[in-house]
Amino acid sequence: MAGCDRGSVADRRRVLSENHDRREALKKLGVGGLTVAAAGLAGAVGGSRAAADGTNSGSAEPHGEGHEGTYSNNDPQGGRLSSELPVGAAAGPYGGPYAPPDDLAADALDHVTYAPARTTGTVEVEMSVVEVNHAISRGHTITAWTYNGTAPGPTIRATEGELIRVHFSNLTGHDHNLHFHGRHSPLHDGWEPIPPGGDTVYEIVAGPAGVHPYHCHTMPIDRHISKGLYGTLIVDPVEDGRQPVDHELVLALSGWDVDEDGGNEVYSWNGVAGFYHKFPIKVPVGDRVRAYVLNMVEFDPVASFHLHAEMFDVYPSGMGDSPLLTADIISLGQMERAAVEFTLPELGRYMFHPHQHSIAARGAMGWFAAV
Ligand SMILES: [Cu+2]
Repeated sequence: MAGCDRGSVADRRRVLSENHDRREALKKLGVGGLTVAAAGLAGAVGGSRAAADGTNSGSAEPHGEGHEGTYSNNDPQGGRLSSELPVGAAAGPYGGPYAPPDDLAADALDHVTYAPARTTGTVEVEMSVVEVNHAISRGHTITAWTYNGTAPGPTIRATEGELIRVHFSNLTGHDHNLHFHGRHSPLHDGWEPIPPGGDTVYEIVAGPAGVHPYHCHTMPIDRHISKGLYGTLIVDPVEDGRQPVDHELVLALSGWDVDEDGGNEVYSWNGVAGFYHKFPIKVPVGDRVRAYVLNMVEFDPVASFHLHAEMFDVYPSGMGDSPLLTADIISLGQMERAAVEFTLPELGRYMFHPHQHSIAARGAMGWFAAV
Protein backbone atom coordinates (compact mmCIF):
# COMPACT_ATOMS: atom_id res chain seq x y z
CA MET A 1 0.00 0.00 0.00
CA ALA A 2 1.04 3.53 -0.58
CA GLY A 3 1.44 4.59 2.98
CA CYS A 4 3.28 7.86 3.47
CA ASP A 5 4.66 9.59 6.52
CA ARG A 6 2.23 12.21 7.67
CA GLY A 7 3.19 12.18 11.31
CA SER A 8 1.21 10.80 14.18
CA VAL A 9 -2.47 11.23 14.73
CA ALA A 10 -1.63 13.42 17.72
CA ASP A 11 0.48 15.67 15.48
CA ARG A 12 -2.33 16.00 13.06
CA ARG A 13 -4.80 16.82 15.80
CA ARG A 14 -2.44 19.54 17.01
CA VAL A 15 -2.08 21.07 13.56
CA LEU A 16 -5.80 21.05 13.12
CA SER A 17 -6.44 22.59 16.49
CA GLU A 18 -4.06 25.43 15.66
CA ASN A 19 -5.82 26.27 12.45
CA HIS A 20 -9.29 27.62 12.10
CA ASP A 21 -9.40 26.96 8.38
CA ARG A 22 -9.83 23.27 7.86
CA ARG A 23 -8.55 23.21 4.32
CA GLU A 24 -5.48 25.22 5.25
CA ALA A 25 -4.86 22.88 8.12
CA LEU A 26 -5.08 19.89 5.88
CA LYS A 27 -2.57 21.41 3.48
CA LYS A 28 -0.15 21.84 6.38
CA LEU A 29 -0.47 18.16 7.05
CA GLY A 30 1.49 17.61 3.89
CA VAL A 31 -1.06 15.95 1.72
CA GLY A 32 -1.79 16.98 -1.82
CA GLY A 33 -5.15 15.36 -1.66
CA LEU A 34 -6.95 14.33 1.45
CA THR A 35 -5.86 11.05 2.86
CA VAL A 36 -8.02 8.71 4.80
CA ALA A 37 -6.55 9.98 8.03
CA ALA A 38 -6.93 13.62 7.16
CA ALA A 39 -10.40 13.09 5.83
CA GLY A 40 -11.36 11.43 9.06
CA LEU A 41 -10.12 14.35 11.08
CA ALA A 42 -11.80 16.74 8.70
CA GLY A 43 -15.03 15.00 9.43
CA ALA A 44 -14.42 15.23 13.13
CA VAL A 45 -13.46 18.89 13.05
CA GLY A 46 -15.59 20.27 10.29
CA GLY A 47 -18.48 17.93 10.41
CA SER A 48 -18.45 17.61 6.65
CA ARG A 49 -17.41 14.78 4.46
CA ALA A 50 -14.10 15.30 2.79
CA ALA A 51 -15.00 13.02 -0.07
CA ALA A 52 -17.38 15.66 -1.31
CA ASP A 53 -14.37 17.91 -1.89
CA GLY A 54 -13.24 15.66 -4.67
CA THR A 55 -9.70 15.99 -3.47
CA ASN A 56 -9.01 12.53 -2.24
CA SER A 57 -5.74 11.02 -3.24
CA GLY A 58 -5.60 7.51 -4.54
CA SER A 59 -3.49 6.23 -1.71
CA ALA A 60 -4.72 3.48 0.53
CA GLU A 61 -4.29 4.12 4.20
CA PRO A 62 -2.24 1.67 6.22
CA HIS A 63 -4.48 -0.12 8.64
CA GLY A 64 -4.83 0.93 12.21
CA GLU A 65 -4.82 4.69 12.20
CA GLY A 66 -6.77 7.66 11.18
CA HIS A 67 -10.25 6.26 10.91
CA GLU A 68 -11.81 8.51 13.50
CA GLY A 69 -14.22 10.38 11.30
CA THR A 70 -17.80 11.42 11.41
CA TYR A 71 -19.63 8.73 9.55
CA SER A 72 -22.53 9.85 7.47
CA ASN A 73 -25.56 7.64 7.26
CA ASN A 74 -27.54 10.11 5.22
CA ASP A 75 -25.99 10.34 1.79
CA PRO A 76 -27.22 7.48 -0.39
CA GLN A 77 -24.32 8.05 -2.74
CA GLY A 78 -21.92 7.94 0.15
CA GLY A 79 -18.95 9.60 -1.42
CA ARG A 80 -17.03 9.48 -4.63
CA LEU A 81 -17.57 6.49 -6.85
CA SER A 82 -13.98 5.71 -7.46
CA SER A 83 -12.29 2.75 -8.99
CA GLU A 84 -9.19 3.78 -7.11
CA LEU A 85 -8.12 2.13 -3.91
CA PRO A 86 -10.28 2.91 -0.91
CA VAL A 87 -10.13 6.45 0.29
CA GLY A 88 -12.44 8.64 2.27
CA ALA A 89 -12.90 7.07 5.65
CA ALA A 90 -15.12 10.05 6.35
CA ALA A 91 -17.63 8.22 4.23
CA GLY A 92 -17.00 5.44 6.67
CA PRO A 93 -18.65 2.08 6.74
CA TYR A 94 -21.94 3.60 5.77
CA GLY A 95 -21.23 4.46 2.18
CA GLY A 96 -18.55 5.32 -0.30
CA PRO A 97 -16.36 2.67 -1.84
CA TYR A 98 -17.33 0.19 0.88
CA ALA A 99 -21.02 0.20 0.02
CA PRO A 100 -22.49 -2.54 -2.14
CA PRO A 101 -22.95 -1.92 -5.87
CA ASP A 102 -26.06 0.14 -6.45
CA ASP A 103 -27.65 -2.42 -8.75
CA LEU A 104 -27.45 -5.26 -6.25
CA ALA A 105 -30.89 -6.35 -5.08
CA ALA A 106 -31.81 -7.03 -1.46
CA ASP A 107 -32.02 -10.77 -2.16
CA ALA A 108 -28.75 -10.97 -4.07
CA LEU A 109 -26.96 -12.86 -1.30
CA ASP A 110 -29.86 -15.00 -0.11
CA HIS A 111 -28.19 -18.07 -1.61
CA VAL A 112 -25.39 -17.74 0.90
CA THR A 113 -27.00 -15.81 3.78
CA TYR A 114 -29.51 -18.56 4.48
CA ALA A 115 -28.12 -22.01 5.08
CA PRO A 116 -29.41 -24.70 2.74
CA ALA A 117 -31.84 -27.27 4.08
CA ARG A 118 -30.57 -30.36 5.84
CA THR A 119 -29.93 -33.38 3.68
CA THR A 120 -29.85 -37.11 4.11
CA GLY A 121 -27.85 -39.55 2.05
CA THR A 122 -24.99 -38.97 -0.36
CA VAL A 123 -24.38 -35.39 -1.44
CA GLU A 124 -23.26 -34.90 -5.04
CA VAL A 125 -21.66 -31.57 -5.83
CA GLU A 126 -20.58 -30.20 -9.20
CA MET A 127 -17.82 -27.71 -8.52
CA SER A 128 -16.12 -25.76 -11.29
CA VAL A 129 -13.46 -23.15 -10.77
CA VAL A 130 -14.23 -20.19 -13.00
CA GLU A 131 -13.02 -16.62 -13.18
CA VAL A 132 -15.72 -13.97 -13.03
CA ASN A 133 -15.90 -10.22 -12.71
CA HIS A 134 -17.14 -9.75 -9.19
CA ALA A 135 -18.30 -6.37 -7.91
CA ILE A 136 -17.09 -6.52 -4.33
CA SER A 137 -18.31 -3.00 -3.61
CA ARG A 138 -19.63 0.11 -5.29
CA GLY A 139 -16.12 1.20 -6.09
CA HIS A 140 -14.38 -2.05 -6.88
CA THR A 141 -14.83 -4.86 -9.35
CA ILE A 142 -12.18 -7.54 -9.45
CA THR A 143 -11.47 -10.66 -11.43
CA ALA A 144 -12.44 -13.20 -8.80
CA TRP A 145 -11.44 -16.84 -8.76
CA THR A 146 -14.58 -18.68 -7.75
CA TYR A 147 -16.23 -22.01 -7.19
CA ASN A 148 -19.25 -22.07 -9.50
CA GLY A 149 -19.11 -18.33 -10.13
CA THR A 150 -19.73 -16.99 -6.64
CA ALA A 151 -17.54 -15.96 -3.73
CA PRO A 152 -18.18 -17.51 -1.26
CA GLY A 153 -18.75 -20.71 -3.17
CA PRO A 154 -21.91 -22.72 -2.63
CA THR A 155 -22.66 -23.83 0.92
CA ILE A 156 -22.48 -27.62 1.09
CA ARG A 157 -24.56 -29.43 3.70
CA ALA A 158 -24.47 -33.06 4.70
CA THR A 159 -25.28 -35.27 7.63
CA GLU A 160 -22.40 -36.72 9.60
CA GLY A 161 -21.26 -40.04 8.20
CA GLU A 162 -22.74 -39.50 4.74
CA LEU A 163 -20.63 -39.33 1.61
CA ILE A 164 -19.88 -36.03 -0.09
CA ARG A 165 -18.76 -36.52 -3.68
CA VAL A 166 -17.37 -33.43 -5.39
CA HIS A 167 -16.99 -33.51 -9.16
CA PHE A 168 -14.30 -30.89 -9.57
CA SER A 169 -13.31 -29.12 -12.77
CA ASN A 170 -10.72 -26.42 -13.23
CA LEU A 171 -11.95 -24.16 -16.03
CA THR A 172 -9.24 -21.53 -15.59
CA GLY A 173 -5.70 -20.98 -16.75
CA HIS A 174 -4.19 -21.54 -13.29
CA ASP A 175 -3.77 -24.57 -11.05
CA HIS A 176 -6.51 -24.91 -8.42
CA ASN A 177 -8.05 -27.54 -6.17
CA LEU A 178 -10.51 -27.97 -3.29
CA HIS A 179 -9.54 -28.83 0.24
CA PHE A 180 -12.00 -29.43 3.07
CA HIS A 181 -11.36 -28.86 6.73
CA GLY A 182 -12.66 -31.52 9.07
CA ARG A 183 -11.97 -35.23 9.27
CA HIS A 184 -11.61 -37.35 6.12
CA SER A 185 -9.29 -39.62 4.20
CA PRO A 186 -5.91 -37.98 3.49
CA LEU A 187 -6.19 -39.44 0.00
CA HIS A 188 -8.97 -36.94 -0.67
CA ASP A 189 -7.54 -33.97 1.18
CA GLY A 190 -7.44 -31.84 -1.92
CA TRP A 191 -4.01 -30.26 -1.71
CA GLU A 192 -2.71 -31.58 -5.03
CA PRO A 193 -2.88 -28.95 -7.77
CA ILE A 194 -5.35 -29.66 -10.55
CA PRO A 195 -3.99 -28.12 -13.76
CA PRO A 196 -5.92 -25.89 -16.16
CA GLY A 197 -8.61 -27.92 -17.86
CA GLY A 198 -8.17 -30.76 -15.37
CA ASP A 199 -10.79 -32.47 -13.27
CA THR A 200 -11.00 -34.88 -10.38
CA VAL A 201 -13.44 -36.36 -7.90
CA TYR A 202 -13.11 -35.81 -4.17
CA GLU A 203 -14.96 -38.17 -1.86
CA ILE A 204 -15.10 -37.46 1.84
CA VAL A 205 -17.27 -38.82 4.59
CA ALA A 206 -18.87 -35.81 6.24
CA GLY A 207 -17.59 -35.13 9.71
CA PRO A 208 -17.32 -34.23 12.39
CA ALA A 209 -20.66 -32.50 12.89
CA GLY A 210 -20.01 -28.78 12.83
CA VAL A 211 -19.10 -26.05 10.39
CA HIS A 212 -15.96 -26.33 8.33
CA PRO A 213 -14.48 -24.20 5.59
CA TYR A 214 -13.38 -25.44 2.22
CA HIS A 215 -10.92 -23.59 0.07
CA CYS A 216 -8.36 -23.82 -2.68
CA HIS A 217 -5.02 -25.11 -1.42
CA THR A 218 -2.86 -24.19 -4.38
CA MET A 219 0.20 -22.07 -3.71
CA PRO A 220 0.24 -19.27 -2.84
CA ILE A 221 -2.75 -20.23 -0.74
CA ASP A 222 -3.42 -16.74 0.57
CA ARG A 223 -3.81 -15.41 -2.94
CA HIS A 224 -6.06 -18.22 -4.07
CA ILE A 225 -8.35 -17.84 -1.07
CA SER A 226 -8.41 -14.07 -1.07
CA LYS A 227 -9.39 -14.01 -4.72
CA GLY A 228 -12.55 -15.88 -3.83
CA LEU A 229 -11.91 -19.63 -3.63
CA TYR A 230 -13.57 -20.51 -0.35
CA GLY A 231 -16.89 -21.71 0.96
CA THR A 232 -18.74 -23.36 3.84
CA LEU A 233 -19.47 -26.96 4.71
CA ILE A 234 -22.15 -27.60 7.32
CA VAL A 235 -22.23 -31.09 8.79
CA ASP A 236 -25.32 -31.94 10.81
CA PRO A 237 -25.21 -34.46 13.63
CA VAL A 238 -27.24 -37.62 13.20
CA GLU A 239 -28.89 -36.95 16.53
CA ASP A 240 -29.06 -33.27 17.35
CA GLY A 241 -28.81 -32.55 21.05
CA ARG A 242 -28.69 -28.82 20.61
CA GLN A 243 -31.43 -26.39 21.44
CA PRO A 244 -33.61 -26.06 18.31
CA VAL A 245 -33.25 -22.90 16.25
CA ASP A 246 -35.67 -21.12 13.94
CA HIS A 247 -33.18 -19.72 11.44
CA GLU A 248 -29.71 -20.65 10.24
CA LEU A 249 -27.42 -18.09 8.66
CA VAL A 250 -23.97 -18.24 7.12
CA LEU A 251 -21.63 -15.29 7.59
CA ALA A 252 -18.22 -15.71 5.97
CA LEU A 253 -15.87 -12.80 6.47
CA SER A 254 -13.33 -12.26 3.73
CA GLY A 255 -10.76 -9.69 2.70
CA TRP A 256 -10.12 -8.41 -0.80
CA ASP A 257 -6.58 -7.55 -1.84
CA VAL A 258 -7.62 -5.19 -4.59
CA ASP A 259 -4.13 -4.11 -5.58
CA GLU A 260 -2.55 -7.52 -4.92
CA ASP A 261 0.07 -6.12 -2.59
CA GLY A 262 -0.39 -8.73 0.11
CA GLY A 263 -2.86 -6.72 2.20
CA ASN A 264 -6.60 -6.25 2.08
CA GLU A 265 -8.21 -2.99 1.09
CA VAL A 266 -11.85 -4.11 1.25
CA TYR A 267 -13.66 -6.59 3.49
CA SER A 268 -17.01 -8.25 3.22
CA TRP A 269 -19.47 -10.60 4.83
CA ASN A 270 -20.43 -13.13 2.17
CA GLY A 271 -18.52 -11.44 -0.60
CA VAL A 272 -19.98 -7.96 -0.97
CA ALA A 273 -18.82 -4.99 1.10
CA GLY A 274 -21.47 -3.22 3.12
CA PHE A 275 -24.25 -5.52 1.98
CA TYR A 276 -25.78 -6.20 5.39
CA HIS A 277 -25.46 -2.59 6.31
CA LYS A 278 -27.64 -1.65 3.38
CA PHE A 279 -29.84 -4.74 3.71
CA PRO A 280 -30.09 -5.81 7.37
CA ILE A 281 -30.76 -9.47 7.99
CA LYS A 282 -34.33 -9.59 9.25
CA VAL A 283 -35.08 -11.87 12.17
CA PRO A 284 -38.42 -12.12 13.99
CA VAL A 285 -38.28 -10.98 17.60
CA GLY A 286 -37.89 -13.92 19.91
CA ASP A 287 -36.83 -16.41 17.26
CA ARG A 288 -33.64 -18.35 17.93
CA VAL A 289 -30.92 -17.83 15.37
CA ARG A 290 -27.86 -19.92 14.61
CA ALA A 291 -25.23 -18.11 12.59
CA TYR A 292 -22.30 -20.03 11.20
CA VAL A 293 -19.52 -17.46 11.34
CA LEU A 294 -16.30 -18.12 9.42
CA ASN A 295 -13.14 -16.08 9.21
CA MET A 296 -11.89 -16.54 5.64
CA VAL A 297 -9.69 -13.44 5.75
CA GLU A 298 -6.15 -13.82 4.47
CA PHE A 299 -3.24 -11.47 5.26
CA ASP A 300 -4.79 -10.26 8.56
CA PRO A 301 -4.00 -12.83 11.25
CA VAL A 302 -7.19 -12.44 13.26
CA ALA A 303 -10.66 -11.00 13.02
CA SER A 304 -13.59 -11.04 15.40
CA PHE A 305 -17.35 -11.17 15.35
CA HIS A 306 -19.10 -8.77 17.66
CA LEU A 307 -22.83 -8.39 18.23
CA HIS A 308 -24.33 -5.25 19.69
CA ALA A 309 -26.98 -5.17 22.40
CA GLU A 310 -27.22 -8.92 22.92
CA MET A 311 -25.07 -11.91 23.84
CA PHE A 312 -24.68 -15.18 21.97
CA ASP A 313 -23.80 -18.78 22.76
CA VAL A 314 -20.60 -19.99 21.13
CA TYR A 315 -19.98 -23.43 19.63
CA PRO A 316 -16.36 -23.47 18.37
CA SER A 317 -16.24 -25.01 14.88
CA GLY A 318 -19.99 -25.46 15.34
CA MET A 319 -19.30 -28.61 17.36
CA GLY A 320 -20.94 -30.08 20.41
CA ASP A 321 -24.39 -30.17 21.96
CA SER A 322 -23.84 -27.32 24.38
CA PRO A 323 -22.08 -23.99 24.04
CA LEU A 324 -18.55 -23.52 25.29
CA LEU A 325 -19.27 -19.99 26.42
CA THR A 326 -21.56 -17.02 26.12
CA ALA A 327 -20.11 -13.79 24.79
CA ASP A 328 -20.72 -10.70 22.71
CA ILE A 329 -17.48 -11.11 20.80
CA ILE A 330 -15.38 -13.99 19.58
CA SER A 331 -11.97 -13.80 17.99
CA LEU A 332 -11.23 -16.07 15.06
CA GLY A 333 -7.86 -16.83 13.49
CA GLN A 334 -7.63 -17.51 9.80
CA MET A 335 -10.04 -20.32 8.82
CA GLU A 336 -11.37 -20.48 12.39
CA ARG A 337 -15.14 -20.58 12.69
CA ALA A 338 -17.97 -20.98 15.15
CA ALA A 339 -21.69 -21.39 15.39
CA VAL A 340 -23.18 -18.58 17.43
CA GLU A 341 -26.74 -18.72 18.69
CA PHE A 342 -28.87 -15.88 19.96
CA THR A 343 -32.34 -14.48 20.31
CA LEU A 344 -33.15 -10.84 19.71
CA PRO A 345 -35.64 -9.90 22.41
CA GLU A 346 -37.07 -6.63 21.14
CA LEU A 347 -37.66 -4.68 17.94
CA GLY A 348 -34.67 -2.82 16.65
CA ARG A 349 -31.39 -2.96 14.83
CA TYR A 350 -28.55 -4.96 16.30
CA MET A 351 -25.22 -4.12 14.73
CA PHE A 352 -22.57 -6.74 14.02
CA HIS A 353 -19.01 -6.30 12.86
CA PRO A 354 -15.44 -7.38 13.46
CA HIS A 355 -14.06 -5.34 16.33
CA GLN A 356 -10.93 -4.59 14.34
CA HIS A 357 -12.03 -1.17 13.16
CA SER A 358 -9.72 -1.20 10.15
CA ILE A 359 -11.63 -4.26 8.96
CA ALA A 360 -15.10 -3.19 10.01
CA ALA A 361 -14.86 0.24 8.46
CA ARG A 362 -13.83 -1.15 5.09
CA GLY A 363 -17.01 -3.03 4.32
CA ALA A 364 -17.67 -5.42 7.20
CA MET A 365 -20.41 -3.57 9.07
CA GLY A 366 -23.81 -5.20 9.22
CA TRP A 367 -27.12 -5.35 11.03
CA PHE A 368 -29.64 -7.84 12.24
CA ALA A 369 -33.04 -6.22 12.22
CA ALA A 370 -35.40 -7.70 14.79
CA VAL A 371 -38.84 -7.37 13.23
CU1 LIG B 1 -6.69 -21.88 -6.46
